[in-house]
Amino acid sequence: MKLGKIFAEPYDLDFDLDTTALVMIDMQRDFVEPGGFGEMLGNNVSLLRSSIEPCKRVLDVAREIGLFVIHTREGHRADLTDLPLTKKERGHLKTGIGDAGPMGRILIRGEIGHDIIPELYPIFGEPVIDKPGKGAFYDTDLLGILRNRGIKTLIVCGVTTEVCVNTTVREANDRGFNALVPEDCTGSYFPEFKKSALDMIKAQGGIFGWVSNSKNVIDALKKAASQ
Ligand code: TIU
Repeated sequence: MKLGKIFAEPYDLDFDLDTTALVMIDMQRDFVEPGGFGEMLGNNVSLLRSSIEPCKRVLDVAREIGLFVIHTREGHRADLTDLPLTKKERGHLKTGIGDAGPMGRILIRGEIGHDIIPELYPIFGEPVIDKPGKGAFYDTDLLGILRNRGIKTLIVCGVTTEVCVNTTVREANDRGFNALVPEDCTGSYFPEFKKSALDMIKAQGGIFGWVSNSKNVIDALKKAASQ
């Protein structure tokens, strides 16, 4: 056991390094990079890109101390058989999921735009969860992987705060995990949604989880590892 405490809101989170995992949500080119699907839809990707450096700092420390790291990617099979028609039709987009986009077919596994940005690219031993939905637990083997490792606490980073991060934190809460989001390690195309999403997580005594920042997380991880 390597116990620690992360300064957080609504109160400090106690954790054990041996039962804690870092989950990097959907840091994919199509959401984060200039010239990707997100920008093509008119979004300002710099609002997401500001989370890359803090994510990298947390990821580096996690790797240094041997914390279990998991990555997720939102996307679909090339034949689109796992893409709900509702998701395909939503938004009446001229160019949507499965269509040829600026970085290959949009949100299709194996395409360049679907993959994780080089700055945060997974290394050997870090499972990558390919998910068809917003939440990382829906229709994936994430729950089994976490249970097999005895994981209880999740540090959840990535994009976007109110969509895939928030959905995953809510799913994690209902499955009995403690989840903490470092606020500078997440981003939204809508700053007001980011704030509300984080407020919702920590409201009512941490109804879904905890909110902190990369510095607090890094300090706590290093301190716990040095014991
Ligand atoms: N990963 C994730 O959040 N997927 C999205 O579609 N997010 C949007 O904000 N659109």
